[in-house]
Amino acid sequence: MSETHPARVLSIGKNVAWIVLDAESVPRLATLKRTTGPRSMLAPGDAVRVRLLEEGRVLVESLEPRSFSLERRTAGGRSKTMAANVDTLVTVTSLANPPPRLAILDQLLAFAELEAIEALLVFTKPDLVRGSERAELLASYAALGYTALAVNPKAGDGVEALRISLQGRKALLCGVSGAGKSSIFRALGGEAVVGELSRFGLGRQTTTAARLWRMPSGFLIDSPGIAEFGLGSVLPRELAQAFREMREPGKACRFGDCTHLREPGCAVRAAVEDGRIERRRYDSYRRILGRADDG
Ligand SMILES: Nc1nc2c(ncn2[C@@H]2O[C@H](COP(=O)(O)OP(=O)(O)OP(=O)(O)O)[C@@H](O)[C@H]2O)c(=O)[nH]1
Ligand SMILES: [Mg+2]
Ligand SMILES: [Zn+2]
Repeated sequence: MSETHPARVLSIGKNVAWIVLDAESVPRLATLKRTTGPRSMLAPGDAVRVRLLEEGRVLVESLEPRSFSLERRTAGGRSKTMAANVDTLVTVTSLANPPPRLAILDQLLAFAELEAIEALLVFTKPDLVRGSERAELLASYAALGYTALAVNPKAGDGVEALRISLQGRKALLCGVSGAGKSSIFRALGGEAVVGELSRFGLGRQTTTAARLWRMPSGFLIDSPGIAEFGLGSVLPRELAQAFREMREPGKACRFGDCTHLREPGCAVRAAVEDGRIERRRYDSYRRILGRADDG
């Protein structure tokens, strides 16, 4: 029996996976061992052990435990792993065309908080809005302690700042379709490396399968656009912790188990009233709890 080698999964195709050996830089196409389970079980970012067979064939032998995985509900109602072992969620939000979907951004940020991974905010298409509009939005998230960057991947603005922020990170680009994820992936240099991994790419703009680019340090995953993002069921108390600006005010609510929805003596709602918490963010909190129409 030949020995096995550590490798990283780049992209998943039909019954095959593109992988790169830790000790190499050129991707190889690998077949999946039946016992590793169905191909839907592997995801970009997975650490695997592979066996090198004769005639350059590669076999994925086993899957290493994941430190993190992002699941997504498929059209058929099944759950599919989108990405594995990520430590940073890069939210990509276009300032225009399509207009910013801030409710989805807030969901992604809450998700990152709940999963205890870092979030990095990228706002694309700064060239399509007034400077003041862009500055206001970035400032509102920077005030919460998030790193927020304006990036124009077409013109190259902000790309170097993003590259520096991504150093050593295992990052996933996440956002609605058309936000500019693939443009960023390309501007950073990913496309040149993994472009050939796309089996459906010709003539199509929209990304249909996630793919990973191993950067000089860390990695970056480009993923298909999300239409909706569900956090699943989450308790108000947990969610309130995931909204950074609610943590401090929340300590002063009259009831220790305050949901900040309708209770009297709620210090979070008081903070919304006097402008210490942005109403838009509070609305995102209620929407996630399915209570957007309340009170
Ligand atoms: N004007 C302008 N256009 C941009 C900018 N960033 C991206 N675009 C354009 O926006 C369009 C969509 O960009 P993509 O990178 O394909 O978006 P995506 O997020 O990968 O979309 P999906 O793969 O469908 O999820 C492309 O036509 C890009 O050229 C920007 O900063 N300014
Ligand atoms: Mg794309
Ligand atoms: Zn409260």
